[in-house]
Amino acid sequence: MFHYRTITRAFVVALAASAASGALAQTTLNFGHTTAQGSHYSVGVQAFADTLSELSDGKFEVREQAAGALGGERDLIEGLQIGSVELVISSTGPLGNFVPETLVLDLPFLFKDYASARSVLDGEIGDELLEKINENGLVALAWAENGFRHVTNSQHPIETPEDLADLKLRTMENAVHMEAFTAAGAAPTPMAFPEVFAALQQGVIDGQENPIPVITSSNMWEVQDYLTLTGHVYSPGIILASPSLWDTLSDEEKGWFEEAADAAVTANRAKVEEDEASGVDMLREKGMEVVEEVDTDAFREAVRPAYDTFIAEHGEEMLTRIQEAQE
Ligand code: EAX
Repeated sequence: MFHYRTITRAFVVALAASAASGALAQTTLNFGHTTAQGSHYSVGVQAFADTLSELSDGKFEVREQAAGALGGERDLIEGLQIGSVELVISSTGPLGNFVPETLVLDLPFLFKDYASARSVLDGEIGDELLEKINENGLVALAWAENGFRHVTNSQHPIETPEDLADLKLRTMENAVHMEAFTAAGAAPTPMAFPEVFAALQQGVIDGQENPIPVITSSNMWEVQDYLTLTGHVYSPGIILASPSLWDTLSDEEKGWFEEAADAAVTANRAKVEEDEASGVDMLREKGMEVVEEVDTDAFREAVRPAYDTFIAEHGEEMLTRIQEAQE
């Protein structure tokens, strides 16, 4: 009798343990990006993680891989394709190499301001471009935000495009951006973001360009003395998932991921706004000299050849639609 009860008890304990481990069965998903922990992307990843964990009752947990831990943005997109990373938030920098239709978004001075960029990306045009990404072997969950880009450098204040002439300027690995800076007279050096800080520190390059949330979160003041508020191009963010993850999900689960992506975008854009409001003052306090009065028309004129090249290669239709959507 005693023996029997002992066995039963052991059996019940074993059953309870296996039920508990069943409830805890988790899938951990790596979410990669190139900016620092705490950045505008990072708060998006955290909001995504919280929302997904809650909706899935802990089934899906997200592990943030910040600061290029899994490589630059091109590596991350390739990682999605081969299934070595499940989720990514990236600029559109390298995306045009995978989905040429998205290159239009990288044209300088295309978007008037944050409100028009967001309304185009959240509307019909943005949806169409997400669809193009989905047709090219990736899963696009939502447009997020990187921000309007500004130029920093270690040599001298930049007030006009002529001041770019002697600078080795890092650009993203993006044909439209390189074309624009070539036209403006700089010597563009394409490079993945995780290499930029060290390259600036070692003097391999003199300058770079990025939105305020990236400049502040990457301690750029330590290696750059001058910031010019050129706002020369709006840089969208994009939240992507790997097809190999997506194909395993039920429709209900896909809905959770989409909801999590919406929460990420809300948190990400709120952080961009916060950084825009306080970042320039902060950078000045850190010792950067800031040129706020910029001859925008001169910069617009200087990069115009990038439009001709773009139109020759990709046509004018989407470009015109984006311009008209902002009228
Ligand atoms: O997406 O490569 C870049 O300059 C990007 O703006 C940055 O990594 C955030």
